[in-house]
Amino acid sequence: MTNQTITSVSRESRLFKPSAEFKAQANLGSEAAYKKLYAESVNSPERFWERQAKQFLTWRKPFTQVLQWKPPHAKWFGGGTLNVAENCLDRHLGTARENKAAIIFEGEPGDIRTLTYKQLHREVCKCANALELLGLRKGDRAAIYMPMVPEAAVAMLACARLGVVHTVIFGGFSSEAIKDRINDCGARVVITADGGWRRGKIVELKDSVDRALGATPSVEHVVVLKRTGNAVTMKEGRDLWWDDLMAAAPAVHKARAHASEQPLFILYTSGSTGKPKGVLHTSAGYLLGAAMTTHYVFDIKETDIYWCTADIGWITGHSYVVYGPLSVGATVLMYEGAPNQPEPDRFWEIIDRHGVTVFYTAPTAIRAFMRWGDEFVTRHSLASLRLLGSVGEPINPEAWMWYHKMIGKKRCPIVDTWWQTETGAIMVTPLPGITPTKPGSCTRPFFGVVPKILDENGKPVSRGSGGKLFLTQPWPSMLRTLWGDDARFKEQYWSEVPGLYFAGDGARFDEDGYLWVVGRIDDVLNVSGHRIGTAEVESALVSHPSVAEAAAVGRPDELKGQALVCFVTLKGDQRASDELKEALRAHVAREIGAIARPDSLRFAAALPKTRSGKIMRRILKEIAAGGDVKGDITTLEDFNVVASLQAEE
Ligand code: 7RM
Repeated sequence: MTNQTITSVSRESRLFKPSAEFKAQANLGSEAAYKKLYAESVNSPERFWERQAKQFLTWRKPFTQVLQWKPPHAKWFGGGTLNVAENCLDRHLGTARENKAAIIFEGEPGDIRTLTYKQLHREVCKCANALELLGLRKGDRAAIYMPMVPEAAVAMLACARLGVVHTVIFGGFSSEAIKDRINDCGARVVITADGGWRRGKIVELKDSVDRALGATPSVEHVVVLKRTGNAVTMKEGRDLWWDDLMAAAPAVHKARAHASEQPLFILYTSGSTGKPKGVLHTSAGYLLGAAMTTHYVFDIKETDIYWCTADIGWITGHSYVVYGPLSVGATVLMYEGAPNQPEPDRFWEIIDRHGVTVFYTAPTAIRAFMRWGDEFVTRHSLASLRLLGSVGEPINPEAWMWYHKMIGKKRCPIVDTWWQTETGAIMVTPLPGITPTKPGSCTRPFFGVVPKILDENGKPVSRGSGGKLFLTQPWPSMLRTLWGDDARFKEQYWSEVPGLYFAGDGARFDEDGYLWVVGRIDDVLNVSGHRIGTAEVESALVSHPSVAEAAAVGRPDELKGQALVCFVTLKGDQRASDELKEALRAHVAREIGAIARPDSLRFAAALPKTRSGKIMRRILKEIAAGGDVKGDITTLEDFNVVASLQAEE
């Protein structure tokens, strides 16, 4: 039985209730209201979603069918038409929001710019006209490879306005990654910039595009925004300056209505093996998911200054920098650069400078701030903050507590939001005025979400045991397919237990029905017959005062099946030593039991991560086994990290 479920070792019991003040002003502030809505959302989903779609979206033509579900293919809001860009912009014009800031931008060098809804609308209209003049039509694909500047959002919204499917490629990806993605979707246009600022240096974006374009026959034009002013080569006839196109484009653009299921974007996400998967999202359902969760989870008010630190090249940037917040008329802060430029207090400085009220970031960033030291935080007031969010990985309780005390000053609810590129919007999360939180748990399902945890044989596990995480109901913002590969879509997400969506994560429900994600199922450790989630061992390590970050992986072992190998990075003032190594092994054994005492513990200067900050345990597994690093590494943040890990062996 032990190898069927995941053994849980975490013993977190702290509970944090929302304050009366927060509750009183929350968009949804009572447990009774949550229960009632949740019950309706799962018992009468069509009635529930019909009402939400009418409340949160502006339709050109009302839909006639809420859901057509032919597993695993869903069509939401059939018969309806709308325009996503109109929902994010036009509908705020002529209201009190018209001259409100839509985007407050801060560049890494310190340049600050504000675009009101009216100004953003005008830019998007011009860009849509310009793209149309280049010949882009509904259904065509355009690649966006830009720094975190307002023009990236303008380009996305201009595509959305036209029904052109965008694929945003993270500005740190290599030419190789650009080439693969462009070729997979057949993009006709690439929108890029000369460069972007990162840690005081120029990231030469146009240069990377140029190196990709030798082998991308579908690309007809490249639009180049001038951001950094570095010299770039412009290919006659193919390459055009953003400014020239925008100057020549009319500022009025009549948005056409698109069907609910009009493809909106493709976002590539790396699988553990093989080529990246092109996750396809469509219009109405996706926007509804993004809008609704922004309203309920981030509790957005007219007066909020909302900052999600994710890059637009990541799903979090799509849903919670662009589509969600703009559709609810929020003011979005956008920052171009690194969190430690010029100093490790840049984020806190920005929060005070602009009066940020809602702040959403990732555990990897939080752990970096912890490592850099509290003094960078305490220099600033952070008094404007009222709500904090976390996304991307399980947040270890140690980091949660630091976030709660140091950033939230014990006053701000923390929403630990579990979701995926594939889910389009937040799926499991606390509601900030309602749900008591536990450090490390993403708590309860959002409306319409029914998570199930099943064992290897597809049978429900007993409460408290871990297993594979599934979602049992279709939801509006779900991925529709993988671009050009419906077979892989079915295989990847719907074949584990037919009819259920397999998230690929390991998780458990605790005695209060709270969900704990313990890591990717492929990474689950098998220690002497016990399956243990990576997050639990890592959390134990990070709870030691010397440790900044940790990754736990299994190494094939003749006796035990798998030996537990842990990679650890230390806090700034700590030195690696054999004594510390022993102390850490003992610490893990004390925290979670002798079965999880690491067989081997290795100090590292840094851990291999994806661009969005997720630890790439797959690579560490290969290093621990002493082999070469194989498989797709195009999403790896810094290859030097791997080289030095191998050298340290
Ligand atoms: C939004 C995003 C998805 C994977 C997911 C999990 C992990 C994300 C949390 C989390 C624990 C969280 N999209 N994950 N959020 N694990 N708690 N709050 O990250 O497609 O890039 O990644 O990230 O493993 O399956 S993603």
